[in-house]
Amino acid sequence: MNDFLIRGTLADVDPDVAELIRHEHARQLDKLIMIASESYVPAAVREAEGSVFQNIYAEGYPHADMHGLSEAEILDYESQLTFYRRNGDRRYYKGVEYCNLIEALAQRRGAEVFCPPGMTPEELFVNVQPLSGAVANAAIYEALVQPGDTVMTLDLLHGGHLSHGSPVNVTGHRQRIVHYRVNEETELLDYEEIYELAQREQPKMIIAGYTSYPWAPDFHKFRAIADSVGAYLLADIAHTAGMAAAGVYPNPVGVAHVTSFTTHKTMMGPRGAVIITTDPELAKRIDRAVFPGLQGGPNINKIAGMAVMFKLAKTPQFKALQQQIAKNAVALSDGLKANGLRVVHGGTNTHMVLLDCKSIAQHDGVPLMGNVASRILDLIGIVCNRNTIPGDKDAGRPSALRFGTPWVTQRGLKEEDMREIADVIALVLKTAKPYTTPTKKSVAYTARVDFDALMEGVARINALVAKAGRDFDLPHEGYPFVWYAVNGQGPGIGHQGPEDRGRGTEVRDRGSEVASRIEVSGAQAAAFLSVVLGIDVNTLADGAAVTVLGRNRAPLCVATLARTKDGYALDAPANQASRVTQWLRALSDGYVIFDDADLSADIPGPVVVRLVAGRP
Ligand code: DSN
Repeated sequence: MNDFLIRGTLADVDPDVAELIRHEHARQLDKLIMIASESYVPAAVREAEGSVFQNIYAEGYPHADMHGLSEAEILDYESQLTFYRRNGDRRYYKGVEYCNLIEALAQRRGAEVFCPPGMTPEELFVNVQPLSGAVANAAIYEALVQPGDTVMTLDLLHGGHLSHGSPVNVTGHRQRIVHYRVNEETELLDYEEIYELAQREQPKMIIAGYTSYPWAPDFHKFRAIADSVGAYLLADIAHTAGMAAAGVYPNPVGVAHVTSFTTHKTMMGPRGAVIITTDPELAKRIDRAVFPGLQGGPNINKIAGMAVMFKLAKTPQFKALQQQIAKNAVALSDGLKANGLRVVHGGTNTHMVLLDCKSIAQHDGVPLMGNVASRILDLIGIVCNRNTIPGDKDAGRPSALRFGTPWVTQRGLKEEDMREIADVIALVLKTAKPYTTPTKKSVAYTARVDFDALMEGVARINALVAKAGRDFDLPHEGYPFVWYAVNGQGPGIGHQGPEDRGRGTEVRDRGSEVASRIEVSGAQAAAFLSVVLGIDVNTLADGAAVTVLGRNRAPLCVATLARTKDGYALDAPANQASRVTQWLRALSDGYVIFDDADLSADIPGPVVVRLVAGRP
């Protein structure tokens, strides 16, 4: 070819990046993702995002006359192209005739999805250009309030969002921010308190809608409070827009002056955001604030993805999904409570559940905290995030976990599965022994759990993963995060490291009198093994008999030590090798109890542990 176009697939052009994407995809399918703000975006949406709309610049907006066109009118190419040639649009570049259509289509579909009863889609003004929720909210601040105005938002520690006026975000820089909080006893929004605060503080804007408060607010009550002081009401339904679209969460459009939401959470669309208002004057101010106020060229490829997303949001399947998401969150909350754990704010009617880790385990007065709890759950295949809750003093030291049910519901899991997840969370985290370690400025909260409970957790979550739907068959060849699954034994759904593959049966069949080789490598290998074997390995010759120590240094298994080119090898009885491998991997990760009397005893690491082969 006599040109400079780069042809070929990603795998041809850059196999390393292609491989990384495969790893990430496998991670997403082989774990239960319970990050409340994430979802699995359908391939159709991703295809639109990856389209050639990526290639163009389109600063500005479609022609104002396109507002209010029906979908059929927008997709009438002949009429639209003649209109474009004669009238142009509100953009700075040519070459945007199809871009106008895709943006108008996304706007129209968005207006139809969020049109409240008694209104028509033509009465909604939909800006689909914000690149993220934070940018959308910054644009709304820019459009609606002046420097020095007061804005009233929920305290970040109680469930508010960074872009609602946190001092570390631009929305906290130019306005005076006052926070309402949840009621101390009920942990619920208290509308009387919010009303009184509004009377005292006279805000120009009030924000309702949250990032970690699990109950739907009453937007009508908020609007009445806003009206009582002449404030704008902004409804930020970033988390819950999909539920609002499906009618399982109140739709604030037409109640709030402005509604914003991200498109990649329960909407299951591209990463971006939307702003909707029913006020034409506010719409103009918002459009100007987004472009040219805060952004340059819009990502038209994302807008194409949003058009597909809004189409999907109108389907019965989407509605059923959102209903199930809400039911699953209630089942998860009930399951955690049934295990004696404290669900913050008393429960949920959204997609989100907050779990107070302090209620799960304490040891010598040290509570279990969110960060370490999230790391431990990640090890067993539950991905969630640490979160602040009322009572926390510091956003950097949250005492809770936040779980969301969108992704697991998309994969077909139901209420009974949520109860199983709750049981597994309780099983593993109840064995935690929290402790602190000193840091430069204060202490870090950490914890260790029981190895057997951890392994049972891995097995039970893997069973749910095996049951969950997948849209894509990936060849599972040694994705390293399936760290505890070895030789087809113990936890795991059969995904093994490349070195482990195909050898499980062989090793098992040989029985206990033959050995399997476990390699331990990495810079810390000698120091690690010296602790785990209870003897300085530098003093040992190849072929020395050693004892792998278990919890509280009880003998776990006898093995033979050898040196390898990058570390050491333990030849252990074949029928114990999987277990020993899992134990060594868990010790290297650092969250299982080795010594009950000295939880913080440092086990050097990390080390790479491979189960290489059966050896005669
Ligand atoms: N990061 C999002 C969340 O997890 O809630 C909000 O921006």
